[in-house]
Amino acid sequence: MSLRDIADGIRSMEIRGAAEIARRAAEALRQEAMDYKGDRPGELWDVLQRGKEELLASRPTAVSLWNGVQSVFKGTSAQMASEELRVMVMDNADAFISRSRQAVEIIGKVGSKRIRDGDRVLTHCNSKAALSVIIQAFKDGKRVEAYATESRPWRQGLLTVRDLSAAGLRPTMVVDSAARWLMKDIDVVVVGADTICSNGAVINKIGTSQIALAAHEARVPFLVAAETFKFSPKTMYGELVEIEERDSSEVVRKGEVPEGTRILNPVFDATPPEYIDAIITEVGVVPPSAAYEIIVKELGHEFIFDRNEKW
Ligand code: RI2
Repeated sequence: MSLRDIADGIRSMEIRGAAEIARRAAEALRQEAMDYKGDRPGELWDVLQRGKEELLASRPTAVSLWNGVQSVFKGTSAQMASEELRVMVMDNADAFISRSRQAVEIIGKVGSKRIRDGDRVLTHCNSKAALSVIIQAFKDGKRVEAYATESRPWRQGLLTVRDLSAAGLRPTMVVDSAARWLMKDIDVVVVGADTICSNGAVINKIGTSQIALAAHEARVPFLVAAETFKFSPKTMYGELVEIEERDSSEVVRKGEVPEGTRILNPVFDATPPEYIDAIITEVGVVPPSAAYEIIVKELGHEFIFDRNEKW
């Protein structure tokens, strides 16, 4: 697949999932570097920068995409000889892809310990990190009853019940609006994340925050499973997370509603840190208040401000 095809696939959600879009973007840049045949100074750099912009423009919310692309460029510069740049970009991309896969496995092993024998676990959307926790707990011999929300409008819940069934579980699916009704029968909620802000707020699939609210009310632990590259250095610089809004055709078909009806289709929402009991990462289980530390330690963003500069 060309870089353009991958960017298009991410935009159309043929390629989806916060970690997967990051890996595929890294793969696209790797391919671009590998296919480069010229040796004009600066040319490969320009090609890669254009590719990077195109990939970053494909979906705005998940910071995993941004972090993934940044890590591909780690240690590179416009002045590098093309061969050196090519090798570095390819190595960085390989390292990111394998580290990100490993992270999902570690999250499963760490998170599994938070699931007890007989737990009824609710998840939302289709997060490979959250599923890794649920499936690992099941593999560890615990009796796990898994519940999945449908996750309108894309119905990623169908993917989730398929993933759970393939792992040997017998999942139950409910419509999104049943979340509060269901909470009386749930012992723990585990969801994924697209972005975690420096204050510990979690941006995830639309509907996550109302599930968190219902869990909070019912005193059901609410866990987030997320690789460290889902934490956002950009929010440390004060940037707000852009919540993607997609086309209304994903929600209603033509002619289903009267002419002039406004259909909103926000894709993500923000769950405040107060509603989150723990975030399960590949470097351990942390409270949402540790988000700043994760960004500094794991993503290396400690020197964000020039202290001599006037603000
Ligand atoms: P993993 C998805 O976004 C969901 O919001 C899911 O919770 C999140 O990415 C994380 O998924 P979308 O691409 O990286 O379906 O854990 O919009 O697989």
